[in-house]
Amino acid sequence: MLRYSTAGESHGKAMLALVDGFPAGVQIETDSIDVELRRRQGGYGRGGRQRIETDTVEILSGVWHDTTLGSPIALQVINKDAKLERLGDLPRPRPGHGDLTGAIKFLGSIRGVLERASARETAARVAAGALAKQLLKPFGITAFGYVVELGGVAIEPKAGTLDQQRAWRDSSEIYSLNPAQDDQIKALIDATGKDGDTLGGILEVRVEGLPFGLGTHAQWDRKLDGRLAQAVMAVQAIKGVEIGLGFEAARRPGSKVHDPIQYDETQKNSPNLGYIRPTNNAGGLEAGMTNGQPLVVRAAKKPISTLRKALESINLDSKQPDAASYERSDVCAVPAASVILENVVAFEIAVALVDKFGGDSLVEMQARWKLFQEMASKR
Ligand code: EPS
Repeated sequence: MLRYSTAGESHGKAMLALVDGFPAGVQIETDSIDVELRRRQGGYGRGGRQRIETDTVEILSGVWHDTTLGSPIALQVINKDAKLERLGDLPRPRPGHGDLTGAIKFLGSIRGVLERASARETAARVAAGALAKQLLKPFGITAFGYVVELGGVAIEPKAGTLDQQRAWRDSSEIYSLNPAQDDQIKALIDATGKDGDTLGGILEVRVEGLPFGLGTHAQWDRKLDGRLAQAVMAVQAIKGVEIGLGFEAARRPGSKVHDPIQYDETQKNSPNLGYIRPTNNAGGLEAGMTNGQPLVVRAAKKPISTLRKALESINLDSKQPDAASYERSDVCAVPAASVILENVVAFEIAVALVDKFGGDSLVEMQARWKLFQEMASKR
């Protein structure tokens, strides 16, 4: 079973990910992980912290001569702004952060909770996801994340090939597929920041090249849609997850929701085995299993809860009303969240791939994938 967990406080020594059950024989490029870490630090609307950090990964175990061994892989991202021992507590909890709930739950400080609740932790999740992408790559599976809405402004999608869309996204400071809208959205972020406020948005991830049959209908906790929802919902500040049409499916009759099934002989050697769908409202998943179509996951991110124009709160010591504490933060981390989403989704896909094709070594997985494609094409 492939899985990971993370450790680390925002201003502690480092962020860590421990990846267990990663197959042997996968070529690892640390540069590709660093590219994702850099992208996560970027996007318009980030605060001062990102000028301090230059996140890079160090692989501490599980890799020999740039190739995975099948043993646990420990990943480390050093915090340059490591100052936890010098930081004091916060007296007035910020609405929306874990401050009040955590301090009461653990009968302790706000600092002790906020340091771990901080979205800095997503550096470790991105490192683990970017590692998982290197397992997906030999199978031709790609995960691609972008911003579709920010601060209530919908971003008009531009149709194009995956390569074109990647180029648009990488030239956009908002990480959207339509850089022509960047100026409008940057102006909104600037005005919001000047006002001491913050902004949220909606992100989308598309995974292409998936075979049939990742996940299963047979048990609730192995349904891939459920696993994706858990992974995505567990990202800091995510308040909603949709697959395919999502909530919109509830508003339409069945004939306008379900994707007709067609067969195109010329595509029989591709992962979809020739089964094509004129629409993809299911977002690539039916009954918790991949159906050979691109997977489409969307998530709603709430605005950051650290507001310069602080909201009403109370002083935990005096219980008197007072404005919430303010610490340096971002105005908008929606672009960064699209990178996080892309990588946490990639990790879950890798888990499902290992579940279906075995997790000891890449070569065995590839042989089993090929055999499955041959058997399935005769079905
Ligand atoms: C965060 C507060 C800010 C963000 C941080 C998340 O950190 P700091 O208090 O050090 O300025 O920048 O995000 C990151 C450090 C990061 O790398 O994403 C919070 O309270 O959640």
